[in-house]
Amino acid sequence: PEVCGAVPETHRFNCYPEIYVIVTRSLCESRGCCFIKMPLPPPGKGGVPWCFYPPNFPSYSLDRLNKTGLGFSGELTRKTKTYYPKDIERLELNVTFETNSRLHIKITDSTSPRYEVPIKVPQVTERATDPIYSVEFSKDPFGVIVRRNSNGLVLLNTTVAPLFFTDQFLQISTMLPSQYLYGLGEHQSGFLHNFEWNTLNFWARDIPPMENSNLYGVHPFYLVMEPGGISHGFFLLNSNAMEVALQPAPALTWRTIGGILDFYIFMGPDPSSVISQYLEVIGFPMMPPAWGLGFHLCRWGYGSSNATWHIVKTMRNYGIPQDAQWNDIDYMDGFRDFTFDSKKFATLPQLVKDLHNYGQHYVMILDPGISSTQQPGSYPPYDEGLKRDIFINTTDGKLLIGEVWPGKTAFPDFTNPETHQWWYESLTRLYQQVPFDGLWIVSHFFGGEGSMHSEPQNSLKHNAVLSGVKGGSLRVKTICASAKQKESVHYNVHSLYGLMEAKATASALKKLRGKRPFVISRSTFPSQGRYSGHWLGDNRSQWKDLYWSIPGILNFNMFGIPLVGADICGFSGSATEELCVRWMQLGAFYPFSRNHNTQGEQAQDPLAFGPLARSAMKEVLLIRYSLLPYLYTLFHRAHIYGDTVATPLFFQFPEDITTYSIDRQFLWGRSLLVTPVLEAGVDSVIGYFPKGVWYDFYMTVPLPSSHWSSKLTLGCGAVGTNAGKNCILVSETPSTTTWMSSGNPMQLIVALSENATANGDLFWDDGESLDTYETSNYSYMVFNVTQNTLTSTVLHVNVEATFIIVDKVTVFGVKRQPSKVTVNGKEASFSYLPNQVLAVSNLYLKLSDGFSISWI
Ligand SMILES: *[C@@H]1O[C@H](CO)[C@@H](O)[C@H](O)[C@H]1NC(C)=O
Ligand SMILES: *[C@@H]1O[C@H](CO)[C@@H](O)[C@H](O)[C@H]1NC(C)=O
Ligand SMILES: *[C@@H]1O[C@H](CO)[C@@H](O)[C@H](O)[C@H]1NC(C)=O
Ligand SMILES: *[C@@H]1O[C@H](CO)[C@@H](O)[C@H](O)[C@H]1NC(C)=O
Ligand SMILES: *[C@@H]1O[C@H](CO)[C@@H](O)[C@H](O)[C@H]1NC(C)=O
Ligand SMILES: *[C@@H]1O[C@H](CO)[C@@H](O)[C@H](O)[C@H]1NC(C)=O
Ligand SMILES: CC(=O)N[C@H]1CO[C@H](CO)[C@@H](O)[C@@H]1O
Repeated sequence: PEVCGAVPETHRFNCYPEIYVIVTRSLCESRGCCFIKMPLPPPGKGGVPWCFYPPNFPSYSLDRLNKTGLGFSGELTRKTKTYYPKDIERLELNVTFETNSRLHIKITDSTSPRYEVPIKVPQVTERATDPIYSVEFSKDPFGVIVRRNSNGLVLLNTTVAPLFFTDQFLQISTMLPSQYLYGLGEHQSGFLHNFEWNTLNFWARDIPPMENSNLYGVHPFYLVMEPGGISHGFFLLNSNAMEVALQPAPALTWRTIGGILDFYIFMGPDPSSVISQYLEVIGFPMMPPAWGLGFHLCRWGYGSSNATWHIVKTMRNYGIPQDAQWNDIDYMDGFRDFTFDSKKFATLPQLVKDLHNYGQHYVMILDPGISSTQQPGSYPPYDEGLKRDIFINTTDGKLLIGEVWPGKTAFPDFTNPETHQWWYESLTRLYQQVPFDGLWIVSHFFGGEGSMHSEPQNSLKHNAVLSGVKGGSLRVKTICASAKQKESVHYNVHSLYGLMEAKATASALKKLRGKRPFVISRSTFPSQGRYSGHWLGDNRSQWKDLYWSIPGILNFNMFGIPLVGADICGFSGSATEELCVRWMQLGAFYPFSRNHNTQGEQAQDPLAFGPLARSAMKEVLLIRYSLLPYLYTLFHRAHIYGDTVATPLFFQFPEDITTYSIDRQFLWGRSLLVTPVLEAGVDSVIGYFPKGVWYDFYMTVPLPSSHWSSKLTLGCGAVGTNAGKNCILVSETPSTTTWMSSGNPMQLIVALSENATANGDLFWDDGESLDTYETSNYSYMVFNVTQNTLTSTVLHVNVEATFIIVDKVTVFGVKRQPSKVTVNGKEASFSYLPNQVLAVSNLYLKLSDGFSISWI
């Protein structure tokens, strides 16, 4: 009727989200909703919902609201049942003013406990003293409104659509202050999300990345740029299958099929602060070992340890940097975990020893499926696992058997602490033969549909379709949702599998090696950055995948997993020489840099093509290696402050709206801008350079011989509060491993801001010991330029820094040729290059002593 027609199209909230149903007037009206038929959208696209909530659709009312020591508590009740089963009629609301920039809201069943995600979040005991936000409530229908105090902007308004809280369908909607929304992973999409009735699904899935599908990881977090260059973030702490519907109002709807509504809002106000506030809740990322930041080489199908070894030796012969050699599942004996093929990979132990002799490292793959078909007594991981009850059970409490690479398999239940001990012991047996340094894990690779047991026809299933998890129901390529795990039914913990497995793996590596663990996982969940990095999955050797990798790495930096990269040159398909060179030139700037290929395709390692390609790849890797002190410091900052390593341009230029959609360029930290070539047949690239000063990095280092190079610029001239921040980079003379490079002389690269200022820092330690920051076994210096003087101030020092000298300082943006340069008060020779570059070379400054350099 009239109320229906009065709802603007953009504000129609879908009352019939089931994807496999064509909604009719009678179906819609049976739900008490408005029905207005609209033109069908183009195939694969969403359109205005035909069935939507009228303004007076029954929701909860706020019956009681009390001020508490931390914020508010209240009770919500629903008097009218919804059209889904098992409404929870009384809900408890808790609103906590956790910090001045972080608000926490939790809505749950007030009478019986429900499943909650078992990750550790901060417990506050005092209310924030001076919050930069305020909260109001709408009583009937219930809604929460959150405002930013400085300008009154409404960041959250949940009164726009009814709240649902049934046993297996929870829904909450909000208006958004803009369509500049980022995050919501893991999906293959451009950097910015499409608001034209776009639905994104969340349910960890083993599937090669494709558009419009839920992928390996689940990250229910978004960041929004508000008008005026400020931003906020939102995190829904829930691990059930869910979806987010975006519509042009702009508005957003969360739908989840279990758990509770537990969410955090982060007020920034700048985007970098939003991320560090988010990471304060889920945990800051681990500090990776230095070697993890070197170049990694892998492929599926080397076929033997000798063939693998041959590659390593040839890489060395050509002087191409390489820190780690990897093997995929072909090293295993019958694809069984914790084994290696005693014929084809007979020399694996020697290969690993040889890598170690050269300061290189070895990483191997592990699957979660444990073969269940070996003779009893011949495969301890299974026998032991059975004995210790660490496998996942079926609904009726029997051992659950699925199928993966080795055939029939049981699956370890990583929600059980006992499983972590069993995983460690199983790894120990392998480690005694093959002393690997790192592990990469894939989760949820379960061949076929569900487990070998049929899924019971119970209510767990019905909402799977409702949630519209794409590509089929919840059971595609995984075990059935009703399977039993120690923590809870698989239905609740499915998307946590990768997180728990990563946690067990990192802990095992720590015990085995006594050093920082190196784990790369395909499946991820919030807080996983504490244990592992991530690779972006089974992409293809195509130009468009080269581009997709940039939004991918930027998203994972926002998700708190900065150690991330895509398979360089593409996993499936064969890369052409040109594509592979371009990909190496981009991949040399992935925080995690690994070239990886599938079996049966042409080789794509740096040795696979002609001499020109080989030298182009070597040159760009040497640039990466020269910048390792800077990269390492960025990881330290991520670990301590929650900074991003690969940073979107708009983080540094939030006032410049043009940067909001840039996903073909990115920064390392705040100042080094990478502008890669992403297209075939060109030898130049057009980038966007926001207002400020930009310096060509190649002005002082030799330009790579071929014109095949990513453009590198130092953008330290950002205007406003970011000016000059982190604009002093430390580089080192590169060798072919991070270990060999680590004692080499260092150089300071200074990029002056418009006001001739700059600052930066360096974190340095032995690169692999555990908790060096936490145990104060590190060196840390800060660098400053003001009034034509560069100062190095040593704030902390350990033995490492005493071996290292600084042999060169380059200053970009010195406007006039100086008449004199002094180093620690003594006159020194210098050169002044065209383009305003001052270089002071042949220095012999101890890194562990402070120093100053002035020019007049
Ligand atoms: C919140 O949304 C409701 C429904 O659209 C609207 O009537 C109300 O004005 C909004 N409140 C604020 C503070 O924006
Ligand atoms: C691998 O190399 C070793 C030593 O060079 C050699 O003895 C062995 O036969 C080789 N193995 C295979 C399977 O080719
Ligand atoms: C699986 O079943 C076994 C045998 O009944 C039992 O001991 C074990 O605790 C069960 N494990 C889970 C995760 O339910
Ligand atoms: C740089 O100088 C300009 C003009 O002198 C001034 O407006 C601006 O605030 C300065 N920026 C910083 C970061 O000092
Ligand atoms: C500190 O680290 C150095 C290597 O950087 C190591 O040799 C030394 O034992 C460590 N000291 C402590 C107290 O852990
Ligand atoms: C760096 O320079 C800034 C601005 O002059 C100053 O506030 C700061 O204290 C300096 N830091 C160090 C470590 O010298
Ligand atoms: C087609 C395809 O599989 N593309 C994926 C390759 O990897 C990138 C990240 O590098 C994904 O975002 C793509 O979806």
